[in-house]
Amino acid sequence: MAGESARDAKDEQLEAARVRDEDQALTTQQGVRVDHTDDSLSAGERGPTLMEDFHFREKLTHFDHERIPERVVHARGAGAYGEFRPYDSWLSDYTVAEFLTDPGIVTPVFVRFSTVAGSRGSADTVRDVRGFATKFYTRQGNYDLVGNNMPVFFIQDGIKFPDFVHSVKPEPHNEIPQAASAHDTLWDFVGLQPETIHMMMWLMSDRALPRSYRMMQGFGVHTFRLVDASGRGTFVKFHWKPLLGSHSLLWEETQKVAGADADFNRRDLWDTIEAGRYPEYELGVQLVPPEDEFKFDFDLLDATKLIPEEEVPVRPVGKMTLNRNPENFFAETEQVAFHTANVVPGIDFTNDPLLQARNFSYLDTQLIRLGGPNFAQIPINCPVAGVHNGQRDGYGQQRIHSGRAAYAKNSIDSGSPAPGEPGSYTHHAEKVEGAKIRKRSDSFKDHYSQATLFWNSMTGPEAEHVVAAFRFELGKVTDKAIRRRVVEELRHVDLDLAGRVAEGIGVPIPTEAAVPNHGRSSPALSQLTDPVESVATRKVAILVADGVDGAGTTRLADDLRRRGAVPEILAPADGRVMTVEGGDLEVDKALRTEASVLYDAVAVPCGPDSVAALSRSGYAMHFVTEAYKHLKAVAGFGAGLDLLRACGVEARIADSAGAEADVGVVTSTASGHDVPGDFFESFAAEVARHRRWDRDTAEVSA
Ligand code: HDE
Repeated sequence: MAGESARDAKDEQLEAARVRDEDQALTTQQGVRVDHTDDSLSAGERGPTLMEDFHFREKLTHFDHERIPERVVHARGAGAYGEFRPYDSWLSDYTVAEFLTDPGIVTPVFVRFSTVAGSRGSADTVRDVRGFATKFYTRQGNYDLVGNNMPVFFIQDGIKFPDFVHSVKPEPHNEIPQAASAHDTLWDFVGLQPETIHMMMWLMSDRALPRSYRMMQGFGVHTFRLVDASGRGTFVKFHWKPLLGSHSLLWEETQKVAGADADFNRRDLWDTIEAGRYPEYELGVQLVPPEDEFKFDFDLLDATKLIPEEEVPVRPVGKMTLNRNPENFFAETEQVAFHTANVVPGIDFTNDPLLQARNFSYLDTQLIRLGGPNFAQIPINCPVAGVHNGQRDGYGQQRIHSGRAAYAKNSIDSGSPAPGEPGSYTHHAEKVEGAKIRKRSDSFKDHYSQATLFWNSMTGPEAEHVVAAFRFELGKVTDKAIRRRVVEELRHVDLDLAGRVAEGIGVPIPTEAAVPNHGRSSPALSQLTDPVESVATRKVAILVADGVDGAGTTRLADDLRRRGAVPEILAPADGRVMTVEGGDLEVDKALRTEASVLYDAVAVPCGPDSVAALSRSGYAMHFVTEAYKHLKAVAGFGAGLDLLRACGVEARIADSAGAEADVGVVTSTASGHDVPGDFFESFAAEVARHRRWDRDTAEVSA
């Protein structure tokens, strides 16, 4: 099977499973045509319903059984299909996994992004870790990389997972709060379990508030092992880097977005794929040869630690492109079953106790969620590699196995299927010995150095956000003793951090660090140190009303579109607006149905009547002021500048055309065909910057 044909095989499998209901007669599950489905069969018009109404009973019974248990964690998610292709074959020195080493092979993938704590119907933009799980349908079998958007985890040993999850989930007595970590039980757990503190730094950072699933990194978290043809193992950490860079929302935005569009991240993924603007991620690896296993000041088997990129660089392996939305959420995104133990030849585990626990848990969880042992036959889970073994029967069996011998060895069915054929999975022959004990290795005991490393690596605004997040979360904790315990933990991370948090939550401000700050940092941990700037896929609101400058507006929208951005024309009402030239312009959305928090930037074109109308609209005024306050790119030209001034940003507008203005505000006094090219250029550059952290918004009151 060639690389392209793995993709074709997956497409064929999915196609075979699709049901097209168009132009079909309504039937029962048995294929009997139904003449009437609005009234149940009854004895007389006003009489009792009859037991023999098989259509009614079948319809209701099926409905009663429509739901399956939601995932215990990661219940809320969104999925997409795509493909992965390695750039070249350099990794073949380390692994026999051909989908990572043969650039001729295109491997179909399905990715599911998720939040962790909330239930299936919860909002997308909550403060949380994001799941980033990828199923590679390789020719050698399915490989699942079930990662997160943060490179470390809360706990070191999987036996603590139920404790951790019970603490972060809504509290059991009243099931409050939904999809939020700001409550007593989580912080009680954190204060008593010091290994959580590094991950809590990540959770309190902007990483927990991604702007888009298309703009967040992914990490395999654990140290895995690559295995070459001779059986030699190499430690590996997997990384996904989004080509659009890693960008976040502001905390205030996330809360408003949760109301304005609870499906914000889901919708963003869906819409961009529908529009053909396919999300792309580069897979990279950090490799550690076996002889270097003990060279680090932490244990490679400890999932609360990362390998700083400055120590071991991330080397690019290939690119994943997500290019197709699922057809049916339940069949595909809800039923996809990831499992860390789905590995292919060339990829193996390490003794990381968190990973070992996951290798038990994911298989177990599918049995309850998907109702039996045949879930790998569900189309979304089905490998493209052939499946042949003696596993038979069970709930939901879809296959009709021929032959008499469902056992090995057999002589009756010619000994097939036979083990040990070339290309079989071979476990890395790691030597293991030791006494049976319940004891955490001493090499897992430094819980603070990397939390400090993370803190030291934050830029000014990022550090402020971390402090604000701790204050918010701990501010919601009702038990003061819990707050104090967490501050005590922070005293081990950094005294300044502990002090700033303590000050905001009414507990004594510590005066002495528990351990001195080691002063080391890792710039790669910051999202702002070396950001990828791109205008592609950024949503720009253009506010208009009757009398708008049609030429200028069209030029602006066309220019943004040409650069790959997504301009949308918002007006007081849907339909069309009249232009100053006497024509009309199509409106994309009514202002009242939208909010500035759903856009990356805002522009106000010329047109005195248009601007006068917008100035009378509280929605328009709030839209601009809020976007400005949220540090987004703001532009105005001609009379559009009056609206910006009315929104309180006038002091920051320069007088000359297209020239100097306050940070992130792009202005021109020109209109129509006279708006200079520089204006468009500068605005696009500002949108690409994502936000202007150096803007002073102290006087803004949105
Ligand atoms: Fe999971 N995790 N997990 N997890 N996890 C699940 O599997 C579990 C952990 C992650 O989109 C469950 O099918 C244990 C780390 C993702 O379907 C469950 C432990 C990381 C997803 C489970 C961990 C993850 C899950 C729930 C500690 C990042 C969503 C339903 C030993 C590397 C996959 C399911 C999807 C889902 C167990 C820790 C990521 C219950 C026991 C570390 C992305 O089996």
